[in-house]
Amino acid sequence: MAQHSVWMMSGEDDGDADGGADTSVVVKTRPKTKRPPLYKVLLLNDDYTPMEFVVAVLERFFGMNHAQAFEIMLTVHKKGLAVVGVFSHEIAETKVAQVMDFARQHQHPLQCTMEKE
Ligand code: TYC
Repeated sequence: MAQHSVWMMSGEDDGDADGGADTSVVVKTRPKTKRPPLYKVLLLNDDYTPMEFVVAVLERFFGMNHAQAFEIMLTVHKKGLAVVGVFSHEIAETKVAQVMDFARQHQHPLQCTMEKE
């Protein structure tokens, strides 16, 4: 069958809603990204772990200076627990394991846990 095409005169309406301007719309798709969940690392009080050991833990594993570490240790001592950092799941897990290992090596009952923020 023969092909027929029809050319419009300039200014004619081609029916595409842009009045013959032949504009186009660029549609951007937004890739669905989700931020990974964060986890609080908690230090728990007990009656036996020496205060200076807790201070040393906070300096060694959480990068606190002595004054910060002492303050957080006292918060745990008075309130029963404190958040000592917020991390990705993997980092939080590592911090908890490091603290628990270090406490066990020194035979202190210090407990460290993590929970989803
Ligand atoms: N309560 C302990 C004491 O009086 C000190 C302590 C502080 C222990 C913080 C654990 O996470 C802790 N020796």
